[in-house]
Amino acid sequence: MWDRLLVDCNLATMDPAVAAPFGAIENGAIGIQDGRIVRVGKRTELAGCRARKVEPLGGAWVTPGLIDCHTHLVFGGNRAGEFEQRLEGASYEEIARAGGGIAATVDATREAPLETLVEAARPRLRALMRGGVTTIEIKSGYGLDIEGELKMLRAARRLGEDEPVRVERTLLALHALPPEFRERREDYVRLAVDSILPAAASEGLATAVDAFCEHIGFTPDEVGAFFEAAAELGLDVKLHAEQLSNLEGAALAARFGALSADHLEHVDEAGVAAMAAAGMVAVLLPGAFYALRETRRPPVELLRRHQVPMAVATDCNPGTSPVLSPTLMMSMACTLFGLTPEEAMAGMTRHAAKALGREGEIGTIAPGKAADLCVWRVARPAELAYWIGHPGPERRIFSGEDA
Ligand code: DI6
Ligand code: FE
Repeated sequence: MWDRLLVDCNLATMDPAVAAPFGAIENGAIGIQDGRIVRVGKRTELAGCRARKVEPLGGAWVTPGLIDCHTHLVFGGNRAGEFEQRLEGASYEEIARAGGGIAATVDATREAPLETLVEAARPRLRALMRGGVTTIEIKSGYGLDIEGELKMLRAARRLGEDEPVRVERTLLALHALPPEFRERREDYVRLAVDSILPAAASEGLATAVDAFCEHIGFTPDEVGAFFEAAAELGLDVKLHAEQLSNLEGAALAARFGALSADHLEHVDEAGVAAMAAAGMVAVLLPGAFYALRETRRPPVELLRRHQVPMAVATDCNPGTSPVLSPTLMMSMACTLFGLTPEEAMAGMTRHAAKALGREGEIGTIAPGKAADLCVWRVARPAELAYWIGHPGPERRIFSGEDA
């Protein structure tokens, strides 16, 4: 006998094997056992199935739990002051060159004890969870020395232990050049490659690495050296690529078999083709586009034509995307970037799972997947993207339990 049987509901399975928009099954049912989905289908197909608890959902829509596959959730302080400066006309790059921007958050993060970082991030995490998030990726990148980067990753690990959410941890050691290395770039890259990376890998604190490939970040050669070392240690790679300019980061990431390239406003067709050939995901981040008042959008039509799966994420960070709502990103992905509501939904479920290399585990409602589910009081799944920041599901099920 199963643990739970959800009935009187409609399913947006997001499973491509279900040939309907959103992988929809109306009048569906879901069997759950030991935290996993064991059976999915029409209620009538599951008629003879028995469970300890049979739960009618009053015609609600059930979706996979949302997956936020790109965040910088852990950081000290915040940058509301820079928000005011930007509104007075300063650009993100100007502020960064003047020692603000990421460097300001680095100072605040280095000063904060681990406990402070955890407690500062917790309400942000809970807001995202209320919005429907059941898996979140969290990057380091504001420590930029061994101690600071490991502290951030430990804070992320702690959040995953404390809260009913899956946390994937990424080492973003090449996020910005720390101020003390201003005249010694090569020394910092060497520190990241020879010391920070092996420390994060040996403690299992990070399963992937990321870098900011940009004029105000790191060059393709520097990123390449970091990726090579990461690949030798068996870590996945992904890249902040083509956000502000085209340094051919997407193609570089493709050469390393990266999971994803993220942002991509300035990617060209060669970059998109390289991503397609490498089976990568394009992670679109409309929050940063919006906050920076960018006008150049990621080439959604090209990505579609090359069949590169598109994920959508919050990029939650204190500088360019102080976003606490996953559904708001679905809305913005549609309105700002031209995705369909179904694409936006796939972007925060199936394709986000692939961007984390976890598509076997999460991201669709299908037998064998973790029972991470959201129950929404909506009449159709497009409403998740239609409301400008839908407040979130009525119920959130994590690993088969209400949470
Ligand atoms: N690109 C971004 O949008 C964030 N990091 C990055 O590499 C910005 C992070 C920040 O401004 O704190
Ligand atoms: Fe980012």
